[in-house]
Amino acid sequence: MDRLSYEEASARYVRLVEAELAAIRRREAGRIHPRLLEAMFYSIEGGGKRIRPCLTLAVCEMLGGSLQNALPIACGLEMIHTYSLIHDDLPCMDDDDMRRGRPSNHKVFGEAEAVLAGDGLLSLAFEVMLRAAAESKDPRILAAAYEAAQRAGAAGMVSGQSADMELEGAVNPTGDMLRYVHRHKTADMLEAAVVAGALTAGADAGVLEKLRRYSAEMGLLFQITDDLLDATGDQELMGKTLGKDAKQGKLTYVTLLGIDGAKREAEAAERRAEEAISGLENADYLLQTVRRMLTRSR
Ligand code: GRG
Repeated sequence: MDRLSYEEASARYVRLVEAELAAIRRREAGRIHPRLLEAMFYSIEGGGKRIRPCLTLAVCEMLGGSLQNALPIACGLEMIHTYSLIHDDLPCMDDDDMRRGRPSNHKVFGEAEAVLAGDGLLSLAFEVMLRAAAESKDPRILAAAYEAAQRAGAAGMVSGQSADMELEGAVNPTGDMLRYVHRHKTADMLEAAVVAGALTAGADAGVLEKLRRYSAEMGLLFQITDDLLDATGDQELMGKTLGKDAKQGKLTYVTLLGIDGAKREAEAAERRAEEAISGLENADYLLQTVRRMLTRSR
C-alpha cells in the first residue's frame, strides 16, 4: 500500500480474490452438480465491488500477515456475501430482478435453484475456510473462520435480515429498530471482513477492539450511503433497481433523517471510523476506504 495507490492496491486484491474464486470453481467442477455449480458461480462472477475480501487482504497485509493465510477467508466471505444477495433478491424477500448489472439469480435459474445456489455458496464458503485451517493447522485461520461464522450466522447477518422483514410490517417503526437491522444486516459482514483479516495476522486484543469500532462505523456509513444512492443514485452504475425504498414506503436513513440529515450522519460516521483507528500504523487503506465510501456512486 505504501507504493501503490488505493486503486492499484484494490485492483491487486481483486485480482488475487477472483483468481482464487476461479480456481475454486475449477476444483469443484465434477464434484458439484453442473447446474448448481453454474448457478452458484453465475452470481460470483457477476461482478460486485469485492469490498469485503479487499478489506480482509488489506488488514492482513497492514498487520504484517501472509496473504496466503487470508485468501481462503477473503473468498469465503465473498461467497457468503453473494449467497445473501441471491436469497435477498428472491420474491419471498426483497423481490429484485436485477443484481450486479444482470438479471438476478432466480430470474435465470428459477427460484428453487437460486435457493440451492445460495445454500451451496454458504456451505462451500465454510468448506474452503475450514479446509485451509485444517491443512495449515494454523489456529489464526481457524479463528478467522469462526469470526466469519459468528458475524454471518444466526446471531449476525441473518438476525439483521429477520429484523428487517419484521420492520417492514411494523406499525410504528423506530430509529432504534432501523439501527439494529443495519448493525447486523450490513455492518456484521464488514466487521467479519476486517476482523478476520486481522485474526489471520495474529492481531492482539487492543488492535481487534479498534478495528471492531472502525467496522461498526463503516457499516453505518455504508448503509446510509446505500440509502442515499437508492434515493438519488444512478441505476446503471449501481447495477440494481433503485427507488424501491420510497416505493415500498420503507423506513431508511433517508426517510428517518432526510437527504441532508443522512449526509451529515454519514460524515459523522466517517469521522468516527477514522478516529477509531487513529492509533494504528499503516492504516492508509482503511482510511481511504471510508473516505471513498462517503462519496461513492456505486
Ligand atoms: C438473505 C440472510 C440474508 C441476508 C441478506 C446482504 C443482505 C442481507 C441483503 C442485501 C440487501 C442490502 C441492501 C443489504 C445491505 C448491505 C448491502 C448494501 C449489500 C450490498 O453490498 P455491496 O454494495 O454489493 O458491497 P456488491 O454487489 O458490490 O458486492
